[in-house]
Amino acid sequence: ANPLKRVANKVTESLKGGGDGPPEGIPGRPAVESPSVAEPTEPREPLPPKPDQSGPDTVSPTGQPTGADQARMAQSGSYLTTAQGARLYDTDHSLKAGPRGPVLLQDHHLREKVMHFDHERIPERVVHARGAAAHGVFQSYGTAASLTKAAFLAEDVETPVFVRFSTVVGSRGSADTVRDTRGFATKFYTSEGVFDLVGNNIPVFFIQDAIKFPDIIHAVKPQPDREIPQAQSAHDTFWDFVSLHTEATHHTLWHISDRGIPRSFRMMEGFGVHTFRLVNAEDGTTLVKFHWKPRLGVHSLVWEEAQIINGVDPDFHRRDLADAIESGAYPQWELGIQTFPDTPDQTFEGIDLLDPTNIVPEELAPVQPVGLLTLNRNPSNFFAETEQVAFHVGHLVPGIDITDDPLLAGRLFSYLDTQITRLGGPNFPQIPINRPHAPVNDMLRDGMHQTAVHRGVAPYRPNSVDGGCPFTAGADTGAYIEAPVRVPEATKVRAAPESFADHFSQPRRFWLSMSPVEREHIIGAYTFELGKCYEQAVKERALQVLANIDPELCEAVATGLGLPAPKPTEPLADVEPSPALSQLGRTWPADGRIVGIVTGEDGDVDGVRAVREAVLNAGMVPLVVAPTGGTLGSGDGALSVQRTYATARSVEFDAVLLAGTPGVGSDAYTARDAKSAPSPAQPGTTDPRVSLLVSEAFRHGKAIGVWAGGEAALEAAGVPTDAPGVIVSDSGTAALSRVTELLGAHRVWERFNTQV
Ligand code: HDE
Repeated sequence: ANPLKRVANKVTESLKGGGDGPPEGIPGRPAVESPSVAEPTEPREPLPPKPDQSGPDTVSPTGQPTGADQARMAQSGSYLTTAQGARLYDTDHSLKAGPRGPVLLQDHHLREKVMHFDHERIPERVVHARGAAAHGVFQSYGTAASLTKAAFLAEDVETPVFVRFSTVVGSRGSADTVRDTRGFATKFYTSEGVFDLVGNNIPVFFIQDAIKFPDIIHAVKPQPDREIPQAQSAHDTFWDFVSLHTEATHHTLWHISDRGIPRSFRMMEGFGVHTFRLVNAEDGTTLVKFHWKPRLGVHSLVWEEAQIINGVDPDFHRRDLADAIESGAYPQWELGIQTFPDTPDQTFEGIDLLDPTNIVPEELAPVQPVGLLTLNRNPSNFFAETEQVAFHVGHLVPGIDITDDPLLAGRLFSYLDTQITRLGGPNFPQIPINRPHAPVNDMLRDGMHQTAVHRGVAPYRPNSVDGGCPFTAGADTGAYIEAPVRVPEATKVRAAPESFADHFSQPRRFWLSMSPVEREHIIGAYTFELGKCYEQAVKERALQVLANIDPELCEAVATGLGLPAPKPTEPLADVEPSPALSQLGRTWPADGRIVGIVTGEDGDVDGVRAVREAVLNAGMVPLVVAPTGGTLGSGDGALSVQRTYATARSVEFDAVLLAGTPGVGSDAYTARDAKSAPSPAQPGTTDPRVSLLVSEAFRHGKAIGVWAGGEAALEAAGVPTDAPGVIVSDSGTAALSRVTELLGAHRVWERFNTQV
């Protein structure tokens, strides 16, 4: 007989006890009711979820029912205490030997307060440091249920989620609307454990192998000598690297396109980038790519707007997300999948599915919706939630597996590893925002910041003292079982497959799929970025890359740089455009858009009131702009002013309405308000701040509606009344209805001159 089993039986016998006194050898211990387990072979009932495994109980300060006021207060108790709970009578003065005397070392309150402050910061994320997040819910349609056994994708399952959006390059305090890739990371708190979909708003990546990640990030981050530029790709080291390393071409082109400057997190697509593998109940596998499709469509800023916002409101995207949620305009995305047969070669229509610089055009593999994400609650505490959330591509649930994409392999290591430095040890899954909502029954113990008080003496397996618990699960009891994929016999090499060598056909497809105005933006962006480089060799090499994408693109950028355009060094790929890649040409809902209603001292208050109501009824946000703060009109009908001529800037608005004679004769303007050094307004002329607002809105392709004399402001801004997207109407509501239609296309694209 097995000697270990004999020992186990003996221990089990002594545990049985029967409740008639302490086990032998432990005198004085009270009797413990022991489970009557004959032999440690049967799993017990699964543990119920512990209350502390649910997400943090946070509520939005606005619009939430009970307890909202309580939640918005930093402290709910009446008396200030030390961290140990002792009440304090003074927290403003150090303990001194007399009011002018030296501070005493015995001041324990001073020491505790300053010590804690000294350690308030943690290291920022090495990439994606700046972000904003929200809570929400994912509602599955069940359309993927035949492909995956993942419980959260079964029909009609609601799963709580936490989503963090981010820029990649900038520091935690950098501006939101820089040109960059955006992170789109979703934590699904499913009944089977946490599933993280850690994606970006660009479906491809700069590199094909994780071992290059430090190189690309070192190249794009501020240069190490002076630590400039912050949150910018427009510098030599970035263009040096991507021009030498041509597998970055596809991602760089997306980054340079309008996708690099989203209008809002709410108006971005998200992509899982890698190909994943779904596993169904019959162990059938399917390769998939994940897509998030925003309900409001995919929209971008224009470059000048993005630059102005970085100064005027560096928190633009963060604010936009929080405001939308607080106002009840909950952002939504459909999760979709492109599916491919799980063939041994892992390709689809000749496209290598393991190469993360490739997309599969939606025309070849349509995106099939599998569920709806709604963000409906702002975090209550940025640090506790947004900063401490830890995503990891290896947080997987049964039914979702990985593939052999070499970029994904490196990520599987990195996301755990980085938290050790960032969150100070291995216990970050215990931080409230990271806690699974599924029961956790692990045998991980101790370590820095351990907050659990684990009971028992047997955090090991096999054991008998805990009745053999915990047992391992099987396929029919919800275990995560890796898909038994065959690995081809091979020789160890440091090398990439042949198919990874095509660096230009996919970028060419992207370029050919763009509308003329999107191409103009791409040309403008390359010209700007390369124009910021100092090294001639870098610019020339970058132009060579462009020549291999498209000679017309190369020619236009070369002209802007004042350099000769090189010829392609390889034949141009013969590829079909993918119309789904263009952001133009469709109509989208206008709700959640911001409409500025600009009026003057003698403004049409009734008209403004009516149009404000109409904007609200259309699900949009009206912001009334007047010469000074306070109200327009008086008495019951008085209207609050949200922005003044001093605080308003065109970039905040998706469309502008001019009511009455905004700014005409306004004497509110003085030199101290100058935004672009115009001369102070003369009586009877338009306030320069209004002219600036109107001319910028016009230049940025925004719809402009005027009524009741608003034409004067158009004239002052040099905007023709018959220009495309300029609506002169009898009433504000009539102007608004045309403006709302125009918002469906996002911008008045006819205003942009195009030559390509
Ligand atoms: Fe990440 N990435 N990444 N990344 N990534 C991180 O993890 C990394 C890559 C992405 O809001 C880090 O917790 C490597 C692709 C997002 O908290 C780090 C490689 C995609 C976020 C890391 C990649 C992403 C990160 C830094 C190359 C899109 C922010 C802090 C193999 C599919 C998550 C952290 C958040 C964050 C490593 C490439 C998306 C260092 C090694 C491809 C959205 O672990």
